[in-house]
Amino acid sequence: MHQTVLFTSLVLMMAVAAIFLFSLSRSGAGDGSKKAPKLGALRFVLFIGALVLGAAVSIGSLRPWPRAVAAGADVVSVKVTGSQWSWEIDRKTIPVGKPVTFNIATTDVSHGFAVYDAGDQLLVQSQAMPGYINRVSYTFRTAGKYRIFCMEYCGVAHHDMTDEILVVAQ
Ligand SMILES: [Cu+2]
Repeated sequence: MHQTVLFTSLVLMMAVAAIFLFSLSRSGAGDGSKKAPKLGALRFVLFIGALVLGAAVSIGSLRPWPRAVAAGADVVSVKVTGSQWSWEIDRKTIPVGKPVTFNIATTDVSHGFAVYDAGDQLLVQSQAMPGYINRVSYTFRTAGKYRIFCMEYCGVAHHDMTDEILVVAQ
């Protein structure tokens, strides 16, 4: 299958290159009219304009990196382990206002660890990947119950992979 895809891609790329080279050779043999240089200049301006616009839109729409992983003595470390189909969380009561770092792992397949507030707003999330410990930090500003969901389909009981943590005033 891979060989077929590779061969087809190569043939199509050669066809595109042949069309491109043919067009280039034809544009050099113009009829001598004065329109050709103007069109070339317009094309150049449009090309540069598209490049500048594309770069501006790409850079302007970049989002800042997710929150940095909190470090230090006051950080609350929480170990989270996903397994089909539940979460094991070693600390379910968390102080409000303190940075919390979730250390997220899985014993089987990939899962998606996500924390939602009472208004069903997603606050923080990270993938749980076999062989890795992913870390993500968050500081809870309001006491209350927060719900945990799995964000990645992981089997027939994926929908059951929920849990809760409690954020309490210090
Ligand atoms: Cu899941």
